[in-house]
Amino acid sequence: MHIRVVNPNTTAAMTALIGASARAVAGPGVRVEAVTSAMGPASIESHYDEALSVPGLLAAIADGETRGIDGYVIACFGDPGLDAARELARGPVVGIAEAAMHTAALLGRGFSVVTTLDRTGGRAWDLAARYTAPGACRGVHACEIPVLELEADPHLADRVAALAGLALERDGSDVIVLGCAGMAGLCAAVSDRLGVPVVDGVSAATLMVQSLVALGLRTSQRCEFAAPPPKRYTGAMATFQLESANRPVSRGSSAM
Ligand code: 2AL
Repeated sequence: MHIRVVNPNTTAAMTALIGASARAVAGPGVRVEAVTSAMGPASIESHYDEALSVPGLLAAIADGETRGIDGYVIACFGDPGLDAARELARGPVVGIAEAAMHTAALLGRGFSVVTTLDRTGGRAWDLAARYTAPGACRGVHACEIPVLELEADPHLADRVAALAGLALERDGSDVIVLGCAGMAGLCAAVSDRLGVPVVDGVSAATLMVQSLVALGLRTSQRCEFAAPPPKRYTGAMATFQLESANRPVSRGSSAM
């Protein structure tokens, strides 16, 4: 089985962290390939960043389709381009917010999200409304550490754990969701400090894709997620034009 984990931002150091978290949980015989988007923002911290991360993400999916990838993880907590990726990929595609929130809902009565910048909170709330029952997400809390400063912060686990502890108290929640791919790897440290389940979307999404592929399940092609109807794409988007309804072909730059 070959799973591609796409980091939709263009920072390779973050992809390395994401790949390590995904590989740490993948089963035997599962090849996890972590790729960095070839175009777009260095980090995704705004709606503008998110919108402009989607072409690179889709190029990485289209490229994966030419290489026989079995399933994909979108490793950014905004789940950028998730629906479009489902239209392109033959196999399952899971976003890390989607995986983390669904997983958290299995583990307790209510979860709190601990994320990077406060301005990303609106998107997290929108995704919680999409993925989980009303009231399941009890709060979204920002540590105000920019995405690209997470890895260098020597006190990251302490800072995230302190904020998560406040979130549990304030929200009356019983599970923590880590709200950024750059926080992958903090689960054990934060969980040990707080004594509650801490969910990282990268590892959760990787195992969900693995499970779906193992079960022989893929995105339904019947209606909404069928391959997009071919049409002319112009200007900077010309390379995203699809060749046929059921055979998307990327002529854009591939991600690696
Ligand atoms: C993210 C993430 O997971 N990757 C990125 O660039 N931005 N999410 C976030 N909440 O900051």
